[in-house]
Amino acid sequence: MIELYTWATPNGRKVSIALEEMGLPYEVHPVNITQGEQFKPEFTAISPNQKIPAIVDRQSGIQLMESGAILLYLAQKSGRLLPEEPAKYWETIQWLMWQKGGFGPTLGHALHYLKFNRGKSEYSEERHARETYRLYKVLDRQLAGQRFIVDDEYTIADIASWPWVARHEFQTVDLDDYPNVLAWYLRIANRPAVKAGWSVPVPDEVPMPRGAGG
Ligand SMILES: N[C@@H](CCC(=O)N[C@@H](CS)C(=O)NCC(=O)O)C(=O)O
Repeated sequence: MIELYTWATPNGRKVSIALEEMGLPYEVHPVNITQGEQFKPEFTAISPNQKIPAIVDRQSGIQLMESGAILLYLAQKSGRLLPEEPAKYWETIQWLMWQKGGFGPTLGHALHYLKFNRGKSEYSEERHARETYRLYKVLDRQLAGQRFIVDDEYTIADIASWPWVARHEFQTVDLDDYPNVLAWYLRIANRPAVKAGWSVPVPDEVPMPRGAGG
């Protein structure tokens, strides 16, 4: 049994979606980050950086913070969503790192400046919008002519990026400008495990892009 410490955010939902896809049993412990619960000593003991998500695997005794490390751990444990063939394995790691080091943080900043704190810093709005649109173009190019980020194989690289793209409207992104991303987004949005994982820790509808029947 995996204990999952999470909240209704893109980083948290990466892990619940992965657990659903992999069919691993888990128990949810909501950590309300809007109420400061991430700073409680008992959570800090599990997640030294005081951020969700974090897991404790009761079977192995391993506890982890950082969504990328957690996705890799779960893929190894389940034998799913991380290709074994070396070229595809490393391509998956590459795009996972791209998400963790660039796409995720930039989109997170875009949410803060373009959605929640409009008008506070013109410089930050302009900088993060520009980099956000550039990164969506990178993803759009990668997805040209293939179903998923690593060829036609659904991997943890897709699961890492998808919940951030789900917040495209908050990032002032119109998915019609990125047709390959839009097709990929919808392909994944319709998976039952994704719908279930998105509803952790609270029931929620997967966002549908404008004009996509949502
Ligand atoms: N690099 C971390 C980022 C985790 C993160 O930023 N979590 C946010 C929610 S998405 C959080 O816990 N925020 C609470 C806070 O900043 O105090 C990961 O990928 O797991």
